[in-house]
Amino acid sequence: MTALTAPLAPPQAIDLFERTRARTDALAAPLSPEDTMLQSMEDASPVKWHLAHTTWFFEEFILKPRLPGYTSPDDRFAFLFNSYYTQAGPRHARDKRGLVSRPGGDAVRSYRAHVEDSLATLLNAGRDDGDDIAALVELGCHHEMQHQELLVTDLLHGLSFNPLLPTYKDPAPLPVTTEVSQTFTRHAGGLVEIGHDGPGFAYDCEGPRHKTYLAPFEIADRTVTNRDWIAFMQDGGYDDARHWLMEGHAFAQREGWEHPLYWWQQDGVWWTFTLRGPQPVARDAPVVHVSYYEADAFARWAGARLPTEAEHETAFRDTPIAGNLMGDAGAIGALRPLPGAGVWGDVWEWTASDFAPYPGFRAPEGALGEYNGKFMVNQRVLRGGSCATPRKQMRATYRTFFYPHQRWQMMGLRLARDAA
Ligand code: AVJ
Ligand code: FE
Repeated sequence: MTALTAPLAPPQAIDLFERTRARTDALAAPLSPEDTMLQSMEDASPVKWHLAHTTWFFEEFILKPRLPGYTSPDDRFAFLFNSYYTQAGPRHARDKRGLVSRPGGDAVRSYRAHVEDSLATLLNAGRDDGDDIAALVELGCHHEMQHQELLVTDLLHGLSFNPLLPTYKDPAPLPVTTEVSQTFTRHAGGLVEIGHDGPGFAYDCEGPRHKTYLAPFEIADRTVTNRDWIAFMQDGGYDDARHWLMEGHAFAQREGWEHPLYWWQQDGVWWTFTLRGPQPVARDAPVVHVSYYEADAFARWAGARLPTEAEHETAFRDTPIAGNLMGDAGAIGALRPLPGAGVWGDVWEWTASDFAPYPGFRAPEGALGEYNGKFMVNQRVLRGGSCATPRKQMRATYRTFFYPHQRWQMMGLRLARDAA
């Protein structure tokens, strides 16, 4: 984070801050107060909580330590809106966030405005520590962008429990397409370098940049599609334990998984619930809402495997960042994967890699050192970003991470193979 980041000039920090805050507001604008309170599971938070937590982050890590005389509109907000930073003090239970009806939406909006005004004062003051503050603001904005992604995916999960299947954004079926071929590109491997080394923002866990050895490999030029996934389902893939890790198969059986999250069948047609409402499954769009367990089983069934994160980064590091990502305020984007996917956007791709520290990684001192480092156990890395990832935070070294059973994020996969 700060240690790896070339400082952003203060005027650019103000611009990034304003754009980021505006995008969050735009995402929340179509929602009713009732919508913003939904919490469907512990992993998912209410929209109102996301609005407040991202605001608390700027308050806790920038305004309180840096703006003399700063006062919070309510000192109890720190307890309500601290997510997991033990060094920032005690916090409310994660699974009870949906039971907090007060402060209401108006109070959270004025909390946002209060913090925005105070931060503008600080950034415009032309202080000696301006570069330092700008770097923290940049981190706060990237943090808020991560929460923009969580906001829409948590909302989708919450809305999916409503039998009326409400629509977040204007519904429209995707065009009918014909099968897209899948080709594999060979890479020689050898000693490669991965990880961030600047310039530009990256999270602490993206460094240090380091060398790693890759055997020759092949990686697919597209992600796995719904058409591919239906073939796996029709071949009895979910039930055939030969394809699965034991833990994954046990989990899938216990949960009764027979298809990706949000799918159902109606008169022989597969439907899925999306941020654009209920929609027929688009055959050639990337499959989305599958767990690591399912992705891993699919890959084995297909005679392939998942790529490692080093393979993914090596294969795509020179591919320019463009694709179906979340846009700026006013043009949020499709918010669902589209046929004809490139590497960036659409769906996050499960990799075979553990979310582990790169050689030489040490989490920074203090509460912000808790941002990523303490999550480095039992999670898997995903690469490539999704239709819910803001374009501004996408880069080839970006690693996100989730537990192998989770599937409510925009998660899919791409195949890889060992090369001769
Ligand atoms: C990287 C997406 C797993 O959801 O906790 C949000 C992002 N970090 N606030 C998460 C994050 C701090 C993080 N993931
Ligand atoms: Fe957070």
